[in-house]
Amino acid sequence: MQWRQPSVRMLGCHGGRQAQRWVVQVFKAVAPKEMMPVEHLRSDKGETQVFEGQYVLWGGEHSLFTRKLQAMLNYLAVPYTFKLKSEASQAAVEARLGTHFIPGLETPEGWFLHDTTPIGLMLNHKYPDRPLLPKTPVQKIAAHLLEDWADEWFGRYAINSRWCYPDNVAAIAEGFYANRIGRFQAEGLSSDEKLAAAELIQTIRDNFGLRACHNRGCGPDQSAQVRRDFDSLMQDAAVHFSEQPYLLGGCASLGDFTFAGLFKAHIASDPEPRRWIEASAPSLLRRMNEIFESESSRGEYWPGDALPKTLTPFFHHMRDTYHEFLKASRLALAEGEKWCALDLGDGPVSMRALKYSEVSRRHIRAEILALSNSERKAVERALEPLGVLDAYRLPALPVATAA
Ligand SMILES: N[C@@H](CCC(=O)N[C@@H](CS)C(=O)NCC(=O)O)C(=O)O
Repeated sequence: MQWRQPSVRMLGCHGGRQAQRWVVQVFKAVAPKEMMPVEHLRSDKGETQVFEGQYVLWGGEHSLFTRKLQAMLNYLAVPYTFKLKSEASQAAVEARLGTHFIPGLETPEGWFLHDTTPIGLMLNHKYPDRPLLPKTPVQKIAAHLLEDWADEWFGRYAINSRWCYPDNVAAIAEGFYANRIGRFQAEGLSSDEKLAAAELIQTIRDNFGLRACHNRGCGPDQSAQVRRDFDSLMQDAAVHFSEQPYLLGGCASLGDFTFAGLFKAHIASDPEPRRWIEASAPSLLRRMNEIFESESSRGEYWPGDALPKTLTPFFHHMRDTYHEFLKASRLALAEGEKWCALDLGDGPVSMRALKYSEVSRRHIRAEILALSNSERKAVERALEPLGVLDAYRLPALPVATAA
């Protein structure tokens, strides 16, 4: 018997925390019944309803990017299960993902994806009624800039406050150990496990945490600079989020989830950065948790493709910090250097040049180049005076293989 795949057209989505239902129409489908799962079948009008199924979020409770992706899934109100990448699941998850980085997303289709930025782009296409990015040119490019900056710069606050303060290291030991043995932190540990946790965290600090801080130029010698930078940025963030629900108005964009992920995984849960935020911008604790838990309410981005004025300090911040890194890292990679240096106010700081930053920089550059002339003019009018396009205008240089 001849049969062909049904054409699938998404006709509607029902929000809420219920399983998502896609109403699917089968056009001239002639598949024999036994070849289709029973729940795909509906008798009348040739229409079927399918349950989309569950996503699986693979990651860790204390991981900024895991929590960023979780905030996205919450916002989209798609059904998902959070599974820990533990000692037991690690080999299988990494084999499917092709990376040791977390998070991973296993989709209902059985795909294993990593990197929250392209995952966000994919989800944005998949659920067009709950956008994760604006469609208008100025806000779209601004959203990419905000996400790129937050993803790559906020890690400095996260890892410095986590690994450079001995009391903080001791306080996170049990949570890390619990996740490693496949347990959520709230499930608790036995007294023997607590002892093992206290030992293990020192090893993680020495073999991973402090090395990561060194690579990002945010080790103990930079703690004062990191703290000043954090305090001042969070005061600006508190002003912005007291006026706007999200970065770009009444609808979230990708960078909002990085903010929420930073808070969920680090600022609200680790004692050291929690002290920082309580002293500098305590109102953000509640707001960021609300964003972490929020579902799309089908709100609108700020009208007229404009940018809220309270974002200006963020643009100035990215111009003076992350964009300087982007430029220095690009040159270092082209020269085959592993390190680059930038001055954040206290003299030159060495940072590892990052191939990934060049990949995301080129992606945003391509987005800008793909705009029509009139769209590009609008983007330049809004973003040029803020000085945030220069780093993305630079052409790609061939990356020397030694880097
Ligand atoms: N660009 C990636 C970054 C992922 C990432 O850096 N994840 C951290 C945890 S929050 C990680 O796996 N770190 C392990 C390592 O650096 O070796 C994303 O957006 O998913």
